[in-house]
Amino acid sequence: MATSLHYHLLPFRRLLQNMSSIQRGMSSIPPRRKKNLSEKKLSKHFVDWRRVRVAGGNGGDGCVSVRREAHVEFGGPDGGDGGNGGHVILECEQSLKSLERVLPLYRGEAGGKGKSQNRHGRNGKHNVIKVPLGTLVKENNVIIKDLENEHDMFMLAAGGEGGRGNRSFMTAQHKTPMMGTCGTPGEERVLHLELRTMAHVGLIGFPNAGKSTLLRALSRARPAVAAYPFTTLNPHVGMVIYDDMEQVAVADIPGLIRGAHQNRGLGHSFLRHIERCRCLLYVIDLSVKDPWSQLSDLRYELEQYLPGLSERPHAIVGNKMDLKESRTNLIEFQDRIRLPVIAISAQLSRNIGPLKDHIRKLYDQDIGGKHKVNQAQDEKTVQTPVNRII
Ligand SMILES: Nc1nc2c(ncn2[C@@H]2O[C@H](COP(=O)(O)OP(=O)(O)OP(=O)(O)O)[C@@H](O)[C@H]2O)c(=O)[nH]1
Ligand SMILES: [Mg+2]
Repeated sequence: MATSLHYHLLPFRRLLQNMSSIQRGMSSIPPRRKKNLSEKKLSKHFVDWRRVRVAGGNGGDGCVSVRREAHVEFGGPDGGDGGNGGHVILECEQSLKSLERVLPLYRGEAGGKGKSQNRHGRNGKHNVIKVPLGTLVKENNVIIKDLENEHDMFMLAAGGEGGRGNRSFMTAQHKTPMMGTCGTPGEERVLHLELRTMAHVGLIGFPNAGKSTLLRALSRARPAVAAYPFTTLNPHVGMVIYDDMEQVAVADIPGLIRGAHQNRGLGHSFLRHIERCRCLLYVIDLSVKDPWSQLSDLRYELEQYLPGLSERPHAIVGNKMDLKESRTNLIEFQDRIRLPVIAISAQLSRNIGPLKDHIRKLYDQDIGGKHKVNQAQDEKTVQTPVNRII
C-alpha cells in the first residue's frame, strides 16, 4: 500500500521540483547562492587554447532515375539533386569565459541524397561552435579571424555542394539524360583557437605585489588573495564603474618573475591576455628590497614576449604604502626611475580614487573619449603621492 501511494505522489513531486519558487508562492525564499570556484578548480576550467579539426558535411549525390509507371506513356527523367553539406561555424557568445567546451573535432551534417520522383536531398545542418569574446582563429600560426563582438560569426569549414540529378540535365535536345553528379566533399581544416581576454587595462606585477587586492579595491571582481606567490592562476577581469556610467575593464594577470620568457614561474603564456589591453598598470610592491629592479624585470619580460609591449600607455603603481619600508623606498624608487608613481595601499583602499581617475585618463586618451578627468588634480596626485597617502 505504502509503495503504491509513493508511486502516486511521484509525478506531483516532480511537478513541484520543476515549478519556480514564485509559482509556489515562496518568493521570500532566496535562491541558493552559487558557490564560487576556488582558484585551483577554476584553472582546471580555464582553457585559453584549443586545437580543432573541422570538416564540412559532404554534399549529397544527385539521383539518376527515369519515371516508369503503369499507364504513363512518357515518364521522363525524375532524379532529384543532392542536398548541400552543413558548414562548421564559429559564433561569439558573451556568457562564455573560456574555450573549455570546445571539442577536438567538429563535422557539419552531410547533405541528403537526391531521390526519384524529383525529390531533392535535405541540406545538412550547420554545426555551430560557441566561443567567448576575444577568440582568435589561427591557421599555420597566422591569424585568420579575430572575433571581438557578441554574435560575430565565422565559417571555419564550408560544407560540400550537393550533386545534380539527371532531371536537371534535361534539355529540349536531350530529353532523357542518364547522368548525374556526386556531391563534393566538405572542406577540412586543422585550426587553433586562442582566447585573449578583452580588457582595457592590464595589471602587471611580480607575484604578491597586490594585483588581485588592487582589482578587488577597484571593482566587484573577487580574485583570490593570499600571502604566497602565484595565488592567481587565471586572468580575472573586473569592471571599474565611473559616475558617468562609463565602464573600464581591468584584467588581473598571474604574476611574472624574471626569466618568465624561459618558462620560469608560470611562464609568460598568460601575457597573451595583455596583448589586447590598451594600457598597462605596473603594480610594484614598494615594501621589498630594490623595488626598482622589479620594474625593469617586468619591462624586460614584456619586451621578450612582444617587442614594444612595455611601451604601451602605462602608469606605475607603488603598492603597500601602509608599510613603513614602502615609504622609505618610495623616494629612492622615484629618484631611480624618474617617472611619476601613484602610491596606494590596495589593502586599505587608500588613494584608489586618484588611481581610478588616472586609469580613466589613460582610457580616454586611448579611445579619444569625451570625459576628461581634472588634469590639475591628477598631476598633483601623481607628483605628491606620499602626501596624499599619509
Ligand atoms: N600591507 C599591505 N599588504 C597588501 C597590500 N596589498 C596586498 N597586500 C597583501 O599582499 C599579499 C599578496 O596579495 P595578492 O593580491 O594576492 O597579490 P598578487 O599580486 O595578486 O599575487 P599573485 O596572485 O601571486 O600574483 C596578500 O597577503 C595581501 O593581503 C597593501 O596595500 N598593504
Ligand atoms: Mg593574485
